[in-house]
Amino acid sequence: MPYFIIILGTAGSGKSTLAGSLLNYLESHNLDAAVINLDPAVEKLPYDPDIDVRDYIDVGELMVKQGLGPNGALVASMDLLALKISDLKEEVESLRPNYFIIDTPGQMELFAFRETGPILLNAITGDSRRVSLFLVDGLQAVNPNNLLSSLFLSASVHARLTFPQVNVITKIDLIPEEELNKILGYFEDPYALADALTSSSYLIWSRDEVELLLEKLMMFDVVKVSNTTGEGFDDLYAIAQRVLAGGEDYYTEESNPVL
Ligand SMILES: Nc1nc2c(ncn2[C@@H]2O[C@H](COP(=O)(O)OP(=O)(O)OP(=O)(O)O)[C@@H](O)[C@H]2O)c(=O)[nH]1
Ligand SMILES: [Mg+2]
Repeated sequence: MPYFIIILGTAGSGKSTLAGSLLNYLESHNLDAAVINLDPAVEKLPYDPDIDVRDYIDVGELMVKQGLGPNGALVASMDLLALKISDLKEEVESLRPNYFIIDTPGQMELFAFRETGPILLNAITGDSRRVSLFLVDGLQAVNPNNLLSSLFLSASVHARLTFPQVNVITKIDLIPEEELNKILGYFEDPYALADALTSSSYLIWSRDEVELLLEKLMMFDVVKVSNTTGEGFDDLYAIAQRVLAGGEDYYTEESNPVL
C-alpha cells in the first residue's frame, strides 16, 4: 500500500514548492512518487500533477454561476469534490506509487474548521499510512507571536485530522542564521518562546499556563527546510518515514525532534 504525505499550511507557506521538491527528492532516491493537486484554484504548479482536482471542478465557473467570492468558491468547490470522491478515489487506486504527495489549498478553514477537508483526505488515503506536514512559513516564524499563531493553527488542523503530524519550517534560506537559531531554540526550550512573546498575546493566561500550553503545542516533531537549496530534505524524509513506519501509534512512542 502506498504511503501518503499530506502537505498543509497557510497561504504562501511553500506547500506546492515543497510538493515539487519532495517529488524530486524521492525520485532521485529511486523511490516512486506521485503528486495529487487538491487545490482547485491554483493556476500554475511547480510540478506536473499525476492527479489534479482541476479535472473535476472549475472554481472560476462556480464564482460566476453562484456569485461567490474566491474563498466561498473554494469552500463550495471542495464540497462539490466530495460528491465526486468515488471517481477521484478510483483514479488514486489506479496508480501504485510508493508515496503519494498531496498538495492542498492554503485556505486553512477547509482543514481546521470544516468537515469537508478531513472527509476528502480520509477518503483519498483510506487504510494507508499517512503523515501531515504542517508548513510554517519561516519568514513569519521570526516573529514569536506569529510562531505562536502557527502552532495554534497546526494544533487545530491536527485536532480535526488526527493524523500523525510534523511541523515543517520552510524558507530557511531566507532567514538570517541568528534568527533561525532563535526559532529552533524555541522548540528546544518552550520557556524561551514564552519569554519572547509580548504579554499582549497571552492576556488571559498566567505565565505557568503559557508554559504548559507551549509544551503541548510543541509536542510535534519539527524539521527545517529550504525548498530552494534542498537543505533539510534528508531530515524531512527520515522523520516522515519514521512516522509512516510507526503508523498511528507513533505518539505512544518517544519522539525526538530533528533539528
Ligand atoms: N526562498 C524560498 N522561497 C520559497 C521556498 N518555498 C517556497 N518559496 C516561494 O514562496 C512562494 C509561495 O510558494 P508556494 O509553494 O506557491 O506556496 P503555497 O503554500 O503552495 O501557496 P498557496 O497554494 O497559494 O497557499 C513562491 O514564490 C515560492 O517560490 C523556500 O524554501 N525558499
Ligand atoms: Mg500551493
